[in-house]
Amino acid sequence: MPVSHSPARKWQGRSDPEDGPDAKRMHHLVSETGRRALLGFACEAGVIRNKGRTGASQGPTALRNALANLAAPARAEPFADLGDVVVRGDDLEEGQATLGGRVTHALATYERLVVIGGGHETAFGDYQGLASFYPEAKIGIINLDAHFDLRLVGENGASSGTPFAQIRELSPDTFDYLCLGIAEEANTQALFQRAEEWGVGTVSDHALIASPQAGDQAIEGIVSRSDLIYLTIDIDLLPAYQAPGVSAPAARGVPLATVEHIVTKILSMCEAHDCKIPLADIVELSPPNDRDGLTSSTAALFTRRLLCS
Ligand SMILES: [Mn+2]
Repeated sequence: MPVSHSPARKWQGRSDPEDGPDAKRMHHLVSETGRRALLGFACEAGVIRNKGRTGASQGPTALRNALANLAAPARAEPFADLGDVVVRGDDLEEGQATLGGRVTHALATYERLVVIGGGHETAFGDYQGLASFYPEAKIGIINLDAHFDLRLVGENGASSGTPFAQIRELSPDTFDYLCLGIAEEANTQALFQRAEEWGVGTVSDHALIASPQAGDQAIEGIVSRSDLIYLTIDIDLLPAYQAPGVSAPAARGVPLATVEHIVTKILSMCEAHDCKIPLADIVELSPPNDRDGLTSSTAALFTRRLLCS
């Protein structure tokens, strides 16, 4: 079976019963019920086809381990763990189709699903699942990433570098895509030209380093014209010292505090405009390339935020 589903394993972590009922950590919140859910996409094929450093298939397990012991926030609600879609070998397309089906199914039950990759090929599976559940909705895509991931599908097929070109192809007229954190050196001029031609909103890493608020206006724009937001966070947006465990580490990168500001802004703008975020994903975590579990911990901060806010 090239693509299978591995059910959620039992979560383990630290407990401090002597501190009373409020000494909760994230692993205590995992439940069969709840309005939010987590789903893993354990896949290596997208990164291999994109000639990146491998390890992304180990992302979901490492991220859950890093998440388990983080303190739960005040008034935290339970969330469900839906296990992993596991792709063996090169069966990327079937993996994405299976992921899409799981996403569609989960959206019927949960108000927000957080998918943990996998490389950025996760996005094509996720988006298909979202669009199939909300066929009439205006979907705004916000990608926090050093890369556009807008390359065209070539001889080697789809990869972690092509998902947003594939998404556009599904419906070119309604494609609404905002990229925050784009590094000039990590995208060829062909991609910058394509992004312009396709009306992609772009805020560079330089702009965000100079001012954490540099993306605020663009965020408000896309949120105000969308029915719902699909938020995708490529952890390689962060500097290599913060996120060494990725396929393509960033020499410059956008600092963590700034990326956290951006996520806060997206969440608060969505609330102000009554625009839901039914689906988010966190991708490109590559545990074999990590140092001291730092990248897993960084990815876990965003996962906690999206599950709990
Ligand atoms: Mn990416």
